[in-house]
Amino acid sequence: MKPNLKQWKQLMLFGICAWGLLFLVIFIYFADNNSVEPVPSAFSYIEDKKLPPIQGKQRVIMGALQDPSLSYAIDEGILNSFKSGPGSLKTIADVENYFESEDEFIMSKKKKATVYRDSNQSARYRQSSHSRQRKTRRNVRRAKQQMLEESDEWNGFSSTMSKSFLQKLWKGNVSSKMLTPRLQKARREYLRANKLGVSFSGKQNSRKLSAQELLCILKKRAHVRTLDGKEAPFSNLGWEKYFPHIPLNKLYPQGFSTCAVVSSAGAILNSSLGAEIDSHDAVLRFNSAPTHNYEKDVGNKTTMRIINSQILTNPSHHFSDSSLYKDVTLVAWDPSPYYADLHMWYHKPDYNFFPPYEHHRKKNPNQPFYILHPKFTWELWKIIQENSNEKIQPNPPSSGFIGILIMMSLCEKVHVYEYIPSYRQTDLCHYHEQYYDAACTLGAYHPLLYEKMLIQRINQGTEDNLLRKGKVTLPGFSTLHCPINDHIT
Ligand code: NCC
Repeated sequence: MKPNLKQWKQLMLFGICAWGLLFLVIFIYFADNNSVEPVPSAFSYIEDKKLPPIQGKQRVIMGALQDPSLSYAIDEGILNSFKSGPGSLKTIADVENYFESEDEFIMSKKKKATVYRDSNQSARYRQSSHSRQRKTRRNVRRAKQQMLEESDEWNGFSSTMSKSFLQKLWKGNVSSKMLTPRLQKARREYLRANKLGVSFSGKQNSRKLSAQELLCILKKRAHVRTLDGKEAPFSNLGWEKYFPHIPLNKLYPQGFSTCAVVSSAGAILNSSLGAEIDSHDAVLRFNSAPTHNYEKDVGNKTTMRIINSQILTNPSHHFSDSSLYKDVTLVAWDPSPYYADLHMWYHKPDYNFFPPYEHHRKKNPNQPFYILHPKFTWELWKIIQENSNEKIQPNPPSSGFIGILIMMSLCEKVHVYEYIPSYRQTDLCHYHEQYYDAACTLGAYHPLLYEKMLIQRINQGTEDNLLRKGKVTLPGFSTLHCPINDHIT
């Protein structure tokens, strides 16, 4: 009898341990997953990790390649489903209410199937603890979201961005919690790494500023500044002769009446915006974005090109001989340390673009070719941070945001295309490349989400233009009437 009891006890103890272990394994699995979407190449977005990137050294999250065959045809019916068509948006609003304050994120079609399987399999283990029950409820809601997105109203564009997220973006009402777990993780990792030594001493504005207040802050503080060779180390190196003698803000003494800023987003494909873009007095494009073969959608006029330091240093861009970089005004930039110490930056730029810049200037002394002063880019970053209610990535804003601000200081009216995505939103990163990653639109390295929300807040165009054309209308600084001593609290 006695040994039997002991055996029973041992057996029970063993059983409890086994269940405990099983519970722990399951808990870790689901806690770590925190999502339906597995994190592809979980560490690939941090350069410090020294893992082989997909396209060389990169500044954005890569991975999550999607099947290009998921691309979609745009038709009026789909567009109308974004508008207040009977029934459809009401249903969506209902579901949105239901989702209120939940971690809302969006799944690629392929991943969605996994969610179902995942939630069914795990249901067996989810009875005892509260947190597990919450998880079950969340999966049910996700399943509903899935059904919603697969319904007629949402045809599952080639995008991991849900319709409701897009609608919130148009209203400037999104937060990082609504991003996919992968992008959330990237943001957290960049915040943790803080590679450029950002220490933000300003404060976030205690209230949401009006569009006019924001515009006046931008006008007051976003003074375009380029290197002029008068500061060390450039003065000691005799670089004054390389920098253009006329500063960028005086290059066009008459300014421009209307300007177009053309984002490189894949969503501009099939937009037929080319003629409209070309009708502007000046057109700004970015990096290696071509016009040839894409004229119908992006036009063919280019007045200025903002290029990041990768363009000058990565041989694949053929910077010295490509026609993309000829006969236009060039403005180059590179992420510097936060305090914009020019010595440190010159000796350790993100990409060493100084030698190719010097080479190009010697060969093409008459082409207006500027290097942005890092103080300008960091000032823009501060304005974004001050007006965001979350910590933004401690990295400079994207070329897009920088370019918009440059054009606002040169033009009376600025139209920005597909920076804030239209209903054509897709994960296709660029209109000229078969590469899919939502990070290109919503940001991993760059604080793109917050930049876009700021631009949305100062948009003076109609919502219809935003959702149909991805078009934002902004006033030039010269047209703004701002109080001289505005004090924002
Ligand atoms: O992708 P990129 O930007 O050249 O795009 C130019 C600007 O268009 C806006 N954009 C682009 C794609 C998209 N889906 N949505 C968008 O809103 C952004 O405002 C973007 O700034 C850059 O900002 O310089 C960036 O450059 C690329 C890359 O270096 C160049 O294309 C050259 O290859 C960066 N990609 C990588 O580093 C891999 C990107 O992070 C930012």
